[in-house]
Amino acid sequence: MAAPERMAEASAARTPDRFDAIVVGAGFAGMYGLHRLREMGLSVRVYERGGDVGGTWYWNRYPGARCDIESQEYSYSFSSDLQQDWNWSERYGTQPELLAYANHVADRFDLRRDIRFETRVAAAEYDDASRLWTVTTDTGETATAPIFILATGNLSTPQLPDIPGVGDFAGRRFHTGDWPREPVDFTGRRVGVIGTGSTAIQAIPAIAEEAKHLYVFQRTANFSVPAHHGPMTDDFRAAAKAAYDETRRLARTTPFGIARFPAPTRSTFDVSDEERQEIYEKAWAMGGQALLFSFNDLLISEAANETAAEFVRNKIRATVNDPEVAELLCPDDHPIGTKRLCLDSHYFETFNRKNVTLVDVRTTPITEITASAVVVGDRPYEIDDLVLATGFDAMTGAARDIDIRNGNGLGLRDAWADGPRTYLGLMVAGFPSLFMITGPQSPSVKSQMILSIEQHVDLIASIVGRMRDAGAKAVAATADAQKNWVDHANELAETTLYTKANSWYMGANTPGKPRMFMPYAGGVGRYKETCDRIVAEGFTGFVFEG
Ligand code: NA7
Repeated sequence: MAAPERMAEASAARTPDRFDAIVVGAGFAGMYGLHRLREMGLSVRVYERGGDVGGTWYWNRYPGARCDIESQEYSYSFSSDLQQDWNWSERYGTQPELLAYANHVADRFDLRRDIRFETRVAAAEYDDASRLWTVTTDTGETATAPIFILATGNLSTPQLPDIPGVGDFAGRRFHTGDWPREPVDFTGRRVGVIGTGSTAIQAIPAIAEEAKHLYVFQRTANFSVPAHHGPMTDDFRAAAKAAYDETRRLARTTPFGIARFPAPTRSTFDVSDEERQEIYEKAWAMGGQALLFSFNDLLISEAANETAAEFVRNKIRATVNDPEVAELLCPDDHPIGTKRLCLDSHYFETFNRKNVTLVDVRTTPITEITASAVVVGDRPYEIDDLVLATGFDAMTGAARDIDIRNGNGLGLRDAWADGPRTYLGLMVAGFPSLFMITGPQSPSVKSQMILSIEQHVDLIASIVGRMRDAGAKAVAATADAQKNWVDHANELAETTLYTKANSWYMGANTPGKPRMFMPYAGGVGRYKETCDRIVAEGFTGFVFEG
């Protein structure tokens, strides 16, 4: 049914639809949330602004898009049949394959019948008397439920750069996080890419293959390691499937929720310089995030971190032919790993191509974008296509986009004016029965996301189960529990090097956003133990009402 027809139907009906739970988002979080709650017998309505399931993998269709965690780990574990039946074809899932997987899950568990697509939730208001959330959509629909769940993703609000004239560009303009559904052909075109974060680092080699000329506008150089991407062999796939019970269990005990990367035990200076170099070389050959798991102090000690950082810089110098370009590509303003460590397929080699020019916009910033050019200082770079790989209003952007108000009329935006504050990254004190999946102060983006999504959904399910058992109509986090959790999360972050980078983890990429490290830095294993203990002790820090 088209949106206007739905609006007419909704206003004709006048009374809001009533559900046991309303979920925003049909990415991996919303999909599993729907399935899990439905299995408990709840009636659930999911609203999704996209035209189908997949979330991140629905929107981020830019060339070269793929996951930076290996496929056998980056997948659901809740259904043994699903993980045995599905066959990943590549070591790191491509965007089309991940989207196909999301579609397969939606079909297999018949999820779409409870999802309203192309429908954005505009507002949600809690009523203390009825203990219900009323949700309003941009199609004019309203619905109520005692439980309201944000499965809105951590990187789902694309951000345009605050460059004068960005709206004046007359050629084709794309944001990587809102890429067209149809393939985009860059053959014979002059293309400009603004940004050199993980997205751009994936897209640049792919666009360079097609473009007549590619200008890469770099403000901050980033650390990147080779993915050593390739097909998944039948033997590897069979072994991974046979070992799933053990690897999934192990993953839940590790810092990042990745079985392949248990907590390292050695410190950087426990070994000789030669041995350290060998360890880094092995990690480099293995590819992916392995380098960061070489020693246990790489994200704590600046001196330790510098050994890994310089190892990567030397790899860049050895790869890029022009020494001046190589030096520009060497990151020098943040410790390695404090921004997302990028995984690439021939990124640095791309700058040896004749049709690729690196433009340093740190020394001389972009002054404006005109109808046909990106102007750096006073030099215009004429282009046909502009690709903005400029990132997201991360972690809080999607929640802040919805006008969420509690029973006193207080907005979540106002409650978070000085930065997000949550209990376990799951609930916000003063906002009863509002849950967020992988919210700030939970491991979220510092973990294998699907594992963290499953852990949060399962936790929500146990809280909802407890509500049912106790005959409670609402659940809330206490202000004390939230304060203690935020203090704990902040203290942990301060012991790491994460706070030294101007990263989106710190909110530093979004003008006006308070500076704080938003994910939980204590690791997946420790976080899960804490949550399990809280449940075992009778849901400490939660109050069941009514
Ligand atoms: P990121 O990591 O936030 O990168 C955005 C890039 O855009 C980064 O290089 C920025 O430079 C650059 N940028 C943003 N605004 C400007 C302006 N005004 N001028 C020049 N350059 C600019 O986003 P990604 O999409 O790459 O990655 C996000 C996450 O998605 C990633 O970490 C993975 O977890 C998946 P800056 O560093 O701010 O100088």
